[in-house]
Amino acid sequence: MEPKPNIVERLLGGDRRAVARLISWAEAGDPRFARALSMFYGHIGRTHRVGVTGPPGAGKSTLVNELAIAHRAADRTVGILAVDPSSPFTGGALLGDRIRMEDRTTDSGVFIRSMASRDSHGGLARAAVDACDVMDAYGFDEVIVETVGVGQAEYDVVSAADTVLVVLCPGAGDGIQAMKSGLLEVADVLAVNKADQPGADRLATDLEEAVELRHASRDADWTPPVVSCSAGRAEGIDRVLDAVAAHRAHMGTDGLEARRARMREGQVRRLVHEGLEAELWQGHGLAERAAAALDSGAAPYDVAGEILADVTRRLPDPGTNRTEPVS
Ligand SMILES: Nc1nc2c(ncn2[C@@H]2O[C@H](COP(=O)(O)OP(=O)(O)O)[C@@H](O)[C@H]2O)c(=O)[nH]1
Ligand SMILES: [Mg+2]
Repeated sequence: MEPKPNIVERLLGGDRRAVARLISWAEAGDPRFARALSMFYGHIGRTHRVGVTGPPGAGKSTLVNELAIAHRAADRTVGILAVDPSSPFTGGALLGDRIRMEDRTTDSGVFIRSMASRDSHGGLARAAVDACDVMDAYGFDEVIVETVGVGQAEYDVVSAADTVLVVLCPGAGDGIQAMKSGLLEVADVLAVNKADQPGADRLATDLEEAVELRHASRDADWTPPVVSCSAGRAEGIDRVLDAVAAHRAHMGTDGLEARRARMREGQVRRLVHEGLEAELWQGHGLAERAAAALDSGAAPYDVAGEILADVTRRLPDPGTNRTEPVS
């Protein structure tokens, strides 16, 4: 009898259940994930990753749905990760209807997974990047990650993409809100959705001006294009796809590699931070030491300073390693 193929072989062999299982491991922080990743890491890199973010209700899920339909029409396979969806990804059913399938689950060209931030034990960005790595190794042509543009964790998720698509729509606060919330900073492409609604043209013009201003002052070599669409009416989807493709072409192989290298550095940094935090507060008596020092009237900065000095004394010597003690 053939030995049972392990999960990595199943993943690389095109078994979707392996995709689901590995993502669950990543979400749960299961140590089996790290072992599996080092086995399939060499198979990662052919997939284009698009991060989609923007305020709740802008139409991100609707647009992601349309993007997936367009990719499928062009015979490209798609993996979708919806992080903390404010609107539950009912898009799955819609997607099925639109591409006229008897049973959506039989289309192995689309994979949809939701991930809630409350389930990821603070490691949302870690779990999301891991999930993208799994979908990449499986071999989806396109991976799309939807996240609501709010906190640092969501920012980390979306900035792990090759191309960041920010979706906005006319209405409350719109453009000004986007400029304040830092969404323009992360955008490689800006989509003004709900072009069927009043105020869409104005929003697009405002955004174009804002983007021009910022990029003129920074001498950046890519100015994020502003494209209009109505995801709800399946209009302008090609324009969005073209803009994303243009960004990708602009980056070229070198640009893409540089961006991915920065992303991996950020990932390692987060893993070290997460690991350190877990390690530090377990079994070293630091919590007790802090409590005792505070109890005796020491100020928090002094307690933290002492603990930090103690910990950093044990770091590698800067002479042999670039690691600097935390001051
Ligand atoms: N008028 C209009 N409504 C849209 C359009 N796209 C999405 N919507 C609606 O906007 C609401 C929020 O959409 P959703 O995709 O869930 O937004 P998300 O929170 O950004 O993911 C839903 O009721 C959609 O039907 C559009 O192009 N025009
Ligand atoms: Mg949504």
